[in-house]
Amino acid sequence: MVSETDCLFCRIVAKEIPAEIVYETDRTLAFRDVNPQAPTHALVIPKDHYPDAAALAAADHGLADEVLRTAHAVAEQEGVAGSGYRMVFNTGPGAGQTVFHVHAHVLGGRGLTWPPG
Ligand code: DGP
Repeated sequence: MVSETDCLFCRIVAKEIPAEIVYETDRTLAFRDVNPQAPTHALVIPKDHYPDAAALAAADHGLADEVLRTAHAVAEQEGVAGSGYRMVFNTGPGAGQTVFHVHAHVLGGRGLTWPPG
């Protein structure tokens, strides 16, 4: 397991910080966002630490694929896959990334406008 001691999401993986887990695979974890922006708002992460989506994609295609599959499975489980949902990887501070362990936001359950803010 690739882990960083100071990483908030690594600490959630290690169960050192509680989170409402909604879905889990051997290599990915999904849990509810602490500050939800939609009726469904989950975060999907690889259990291994990669700082952002670019680093994950460069390092492990299979794991990147598993994160996408887990995100879709969460949308299906939450009942928003049919009506449409949004999967967002904020990548870099300029895009609003605040936690530097790659995560997909899975948002659904309300109308989502475009462009995002
Ligand atoms: P981003 O801005 O894309 O890096 O998104 C980080 C998200 O992480 C943000 O929507 C809030 C969420 N978050 C921050 N701290 C915690 C936490 O301790 N628990 C949970 N469940 N979510 C958190």
